[in-house]
Amino acid sequence: MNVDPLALRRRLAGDPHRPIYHFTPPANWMNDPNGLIQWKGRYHLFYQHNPSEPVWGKIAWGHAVSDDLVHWQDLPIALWPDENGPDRDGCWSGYAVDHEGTPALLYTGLRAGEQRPCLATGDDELITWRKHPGNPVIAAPPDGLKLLGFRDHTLWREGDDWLQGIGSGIEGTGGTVLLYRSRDLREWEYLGPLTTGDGQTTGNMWECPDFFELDGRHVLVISPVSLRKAIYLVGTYSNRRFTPEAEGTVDFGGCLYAPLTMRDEQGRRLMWGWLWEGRDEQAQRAAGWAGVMSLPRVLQVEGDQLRAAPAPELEALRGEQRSWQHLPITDDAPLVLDLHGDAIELIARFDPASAAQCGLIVRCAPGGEEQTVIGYDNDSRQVFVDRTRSSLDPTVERDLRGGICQLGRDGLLTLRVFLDRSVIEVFANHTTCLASRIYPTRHDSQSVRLFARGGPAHLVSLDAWPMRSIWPDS
Ligand code: DQQ
Repeated sequence: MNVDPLALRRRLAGDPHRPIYHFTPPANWMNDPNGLIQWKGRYHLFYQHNPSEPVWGKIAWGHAVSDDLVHWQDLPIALWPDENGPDRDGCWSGYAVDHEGTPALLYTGLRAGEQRPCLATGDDELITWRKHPGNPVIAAPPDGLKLLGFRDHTLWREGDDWLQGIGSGIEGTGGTVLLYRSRDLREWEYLGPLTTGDGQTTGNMWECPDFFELDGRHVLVISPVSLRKAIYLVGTYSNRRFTPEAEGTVDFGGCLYAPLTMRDEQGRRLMWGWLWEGRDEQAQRAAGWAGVMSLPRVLQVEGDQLRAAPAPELEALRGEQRSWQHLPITDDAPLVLDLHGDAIELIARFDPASAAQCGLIVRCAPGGEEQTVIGYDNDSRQVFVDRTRSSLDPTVERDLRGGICQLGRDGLLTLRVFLDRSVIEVFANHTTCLASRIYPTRHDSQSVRLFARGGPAHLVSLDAWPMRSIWPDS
């Protein structure tokens, strides 16, 4: 592709729904993050990309690099489907590792419906990738199992061995991760399932498994197709079997899927997820692009739960801070602040007091014709994003999604909210994440308000920052 990606980005920059500080493809389609790796200090993000159309199709691996985890530079497409290869119909999701000083990708090649693991090795800048001539590196799924898929890879080192988990599902049983061992990433020996679900709460086919150790526990992140969301399992790993002991939802907003993690040089476990569109194919085609990457999230395990916080590096994008303190919020009379924007960060601390619900209204039109509510519901103890009135466009998704959130020991609720045009990411009390997509139609749907319902609440503090673009001169 000879098109200058920055020129493509500039062409789309005027689109009011196109995020300015979340990673997007230069144009056309993007889905899962792939092959996350820090190489020679630089963060590399690969992603599922259809460079020809703003809809899913024949998938290649897009590639971008960042020095600071915030600003990105587009690099040439890393993997293209090969006319005569096992990846003829697509280079699907995969993982990156450092194999004795050589960057290596394991990804799923698709040919005539068959999904097979393929290996590619890169140069020292990760620009040019050479596919292993012996691809696929595993000729067929293990015998004797009725599998619902054989795709997506997680890789880790144990002594001299590489261990690989492949996402799958056993018909009539549940989702599973099939475990393999290798010395050289080329020859693989099947060891059995790493773990298998019961087909109930964890669905029947697991995409994009990611297995890692964190804070003394083992974590398996999976994207069960039928659930249309990512979940995590925290548990114990021994004798090459993983025993889940707890289960949770990675993000409650209903828009984040296929997340992938990496361990960076600081030892942090970072996660990105694909934020899919909430609009139809016609709207995607009209826009010329589709798909957003979540902000990088730093993971921690606390007890049995996986916690995620926005990477601190994102603070570099903040403009001038504005603050409010101690504002009473009357029942059913939203407090209109002198605060507007569609690319802002907010940190709001509320005392829900005796209110049934309280929180923020964002992207609000002057008469409230369009508005998105981010709030806390005392009864259900859930933080929610209500996008039932986010847009006057009847074709976009509208719903209310929530997730359990513990208030702080002080009884307060902290909502950290990233608004970025059609993207909302909420981090509530360091316990609950919600990523959502909204498409307001009015240029004046920009105001921020505070609300309480079923009793008064109290705003302890609010800090707000306009956010800068992550792209040069766009
Ligand atoms: N996306 C890829 C697959 C994966 C799915 C294809 C998850 O490898 O299972 O684009 O979104």
